[in-house]
Amino acid sequence: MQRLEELLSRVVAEVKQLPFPILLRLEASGGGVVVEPKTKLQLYSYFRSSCSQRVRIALNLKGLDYEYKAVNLLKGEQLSPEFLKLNPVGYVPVLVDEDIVLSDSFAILMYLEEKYPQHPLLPHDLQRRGINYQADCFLAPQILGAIKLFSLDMTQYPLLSRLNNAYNELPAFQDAMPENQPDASVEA
Ligand SMILES: N[C@@H](CCC(=O)N[C@@H](CS)C(=O)NCC(=O)O)C(=O)O
Repeated sequence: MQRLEELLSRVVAEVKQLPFPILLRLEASGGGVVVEPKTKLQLYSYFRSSCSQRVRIALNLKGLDYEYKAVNLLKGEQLSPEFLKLNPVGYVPVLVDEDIVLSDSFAILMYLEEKYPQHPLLPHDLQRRGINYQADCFLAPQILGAIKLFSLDMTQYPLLSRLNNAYNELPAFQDAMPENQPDASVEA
């Protein structure tokens, strides 16, 4: 728990250094070229996986519809021969876009940003872009984990609490929540 608190304090310090509130960037984003997938995207995901959640948030923010392919980590489905063909490391998330298969959440976010430029996740300015690489899509699932899994007292972290409240109001974040996934009912 102490390690988690240290980590959160470091996150607060980093968030404070952002040149502008990260949520403003989300609200300001939009417009530009819209690229639609040729065939429906597929996301292999587990509802409780924070790595999967950050990709779900990004897909929602970009307005990209996708087929949810549930992989039950507790049942070991990530080690099935079929899944290991997609990701030999046996981890979710995996994104399938036609013949492209990506199996790391950061790589997936960068891919989505370039392939589907609508509703940019990152600002154009390179300095701001660098600082914002680890922003909303990553922060939201980590805060949620701290609250739900570790029952952390968030009153110590007013900035993260404000961000968390703001995330919770956005449909892209709500729709990506663990409890709103098709596989959540199995063991929620
Ligand atoms: N670097 C990877 C890490 C993915 C990862 O750790 N996935 C976890 C769930 S959050 C997983 O699939 N674990 C499977 C297991 O522990 O067997 C990413 O960010 O996508």
